[in-house]
Amino acid sequence: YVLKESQHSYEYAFRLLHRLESNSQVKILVAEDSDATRNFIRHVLAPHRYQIVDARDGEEALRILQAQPDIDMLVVDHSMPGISGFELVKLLRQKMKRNDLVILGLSADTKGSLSAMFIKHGADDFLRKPFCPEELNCRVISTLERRDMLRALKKAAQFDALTGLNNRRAFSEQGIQQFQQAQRNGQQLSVAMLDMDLFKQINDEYGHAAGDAALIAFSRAFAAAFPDALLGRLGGEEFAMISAQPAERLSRELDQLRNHCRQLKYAVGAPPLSFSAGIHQGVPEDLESLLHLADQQLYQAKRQGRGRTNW
Ligand code: GH3
Ligand code: MG
Ligand code: MG
Ligand code: MG
Ligand code: MG
Repeated sequence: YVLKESQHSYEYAFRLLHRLESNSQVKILVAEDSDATRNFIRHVLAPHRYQIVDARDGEEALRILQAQPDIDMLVVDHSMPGISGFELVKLLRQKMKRNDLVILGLSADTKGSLSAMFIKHGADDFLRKPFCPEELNCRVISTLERRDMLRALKKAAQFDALTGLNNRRAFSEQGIQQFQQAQRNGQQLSVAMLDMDLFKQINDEYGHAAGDAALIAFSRAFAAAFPDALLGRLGGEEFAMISAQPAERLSRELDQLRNHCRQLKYAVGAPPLSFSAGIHQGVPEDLESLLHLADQQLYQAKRQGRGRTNW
């Protein structure tokens, strides 16, 4: 089948094979009022092993999308009874981003303006009916590939590659949002800054790989200990947290985390991991100034001998 489909391109054959491995996880909703077209699409996509779901009009498509949030792609006809395909795309794009739902518009319209309308309102691609099987397949595959690239890009931009925690930028962006919300509600927030103790020694004596393993082990423990807080790796061996919990409670929980960290095994013979922390609680003015105040507490914790939390 792959050979037949990809007779024009070896590169396409590889892309097809690569997708076939994961296509059984891909759910495609086909919103189309014509039984013949719906069945044709199902028949064309079947060898690719996608899961296909049918809708006969826009309202049904909306209901299905609501009930099945794991749908990856919508193939949508324009002229349907009730809500048109084009209106449906407009509506959906208000809440579903391109990396959540990929949309492929269909129409028998020959004027050419519908394809532009579909794309302007958020469809990822368009096919004019009648289309041949190969054309549908290529477009489905290329839009899914684009979605996967977009997801990978978003992930790389948000998360720190070593630890998987939010990177500095993502931490700041989400932190600023939390602050604005807390300000509106007159709530207090706590900000904590953490810095590993004598970390340079670990690198110097046990190697950089041991240091990396320590940062990974610590981050996992940090995330497990504070599932409801916003966490981030600000850089190097420095981490931060924003939480709605009072400083006193955070301080206790950070001490528990420190005790746990002492038991973590990250390299043969390496010393127990420890960190110092500073917390500042207050009605937020802005994120930067609270981070700075927490950093001053951290500095005190270091001066007082490390391995402690100051607030
Ligand atoms: P202090 O208790 O005063 O914080 O001492 P320290 O040694 O932890 O502080 P210092 O700032 O002198 O050293 C931090 C070290 O962290 C230096 C750097 O090599 C190491 N480091 C930063 N990022 C990474 C990383 O991604 N991997 C590894 N292995 N080490 C890192
Ligand atoms: Mg129709
Ligand atoms: Mg440091
Ligand atoms: Mg330092
Ligand atoms: Mg340090």
